[in-house]
Amino acid sequence: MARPKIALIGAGQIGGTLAHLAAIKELGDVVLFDIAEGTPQGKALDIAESGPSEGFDAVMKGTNDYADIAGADVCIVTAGVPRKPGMSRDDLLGINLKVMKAVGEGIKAHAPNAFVICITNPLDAMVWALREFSGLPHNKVVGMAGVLDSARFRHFLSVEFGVSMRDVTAFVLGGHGDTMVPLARYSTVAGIPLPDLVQMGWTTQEKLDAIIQRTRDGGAEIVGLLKTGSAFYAPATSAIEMAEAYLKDQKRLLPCAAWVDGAFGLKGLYVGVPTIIGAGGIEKVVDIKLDKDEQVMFDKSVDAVKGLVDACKGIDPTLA
Ligand code: A3D
Repeated sequence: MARPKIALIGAGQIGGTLAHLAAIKELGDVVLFDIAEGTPQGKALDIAESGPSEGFDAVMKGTNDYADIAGADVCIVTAGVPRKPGMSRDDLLGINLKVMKAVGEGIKAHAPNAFVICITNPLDAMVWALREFSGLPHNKVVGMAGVLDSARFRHFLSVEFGVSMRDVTAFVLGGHGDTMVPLARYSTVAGIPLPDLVQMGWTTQEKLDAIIQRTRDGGAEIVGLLKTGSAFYAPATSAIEMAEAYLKDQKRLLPCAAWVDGAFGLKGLYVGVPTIIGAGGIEKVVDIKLDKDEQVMFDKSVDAVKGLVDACKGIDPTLA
């Protein structure tokens, strides 16, 4: 059987890392697309030349022509600009909305059957716009944010508790911004919920609150350190986890920015919720119960996402 085809729209920091990971994991042949001439070609060739040492045969192609993504099984979108120190994700809205229009039209014309994972910020609004511009079914267009935010939470918790990251599960829901909702009650060490661990004296509520805030600020912490761009290793790994779940029909339960229409009392909005990803794309939105405080935080996050979607409609009247 032919290898699956993975199209990466945007060959910058995340795009290049995605290509390298997809090759090493032998997820499929990779097409790297970018408007910058030479960048996707150079990265594709560089990664292909790591094949003999790494031992993969996946084909790497760099291109500036959308026709080369034809028939892609998965498209991962990072095209656009990342933030610089002092910028919020929302400051990227105007410029990245125009990019989503071009990318959405390219996918619609050349890869309408793909499972599309959007990473471009501000994430929840951009994945919504990308879906609108591409016209693909909602279950085939999803945003990557919750897997990364949860991974950051899991990393900080594993350091705090001195346990393997593999034994820490965590859920971060809501929009991918300052209002994201790390859910302590649904986060565990080997099944023991975080509030129980506080009661057991493994940590204090103050320390847990500080970790939750550090998770919310996780992206900004890295932007502040790098100064020239934003995080790319962990974002790429998170998106590859989602792509693999689709390509291998793994039925993974992962928090993603998915189209929610009915669950969580929402009527048609892209926002971070628990989902099941398998061969059908987003096969299910898992409608977990939130307590009063969690609901207040989730509602605030939903309002922030709605504000960004309205701003998109104000900028591009074809979206209204
Ligand atoms: P960067 O290294 O600048 O790569 C972006 C690439 O997009 C560049 O190579 C550009 O040439 C290319 N590009 C610009 N316009 C177009 C276009 N119209 N068509 C095709 N390619 C184009 O950025 P990056 O890879 O570090 O980040 C990419 C995006 O991901 C940014 O918007 C970040 O804010 C976002 N991001 C999201 C997360 C989430 O968790 C959601 C995390 C980290 C970064």
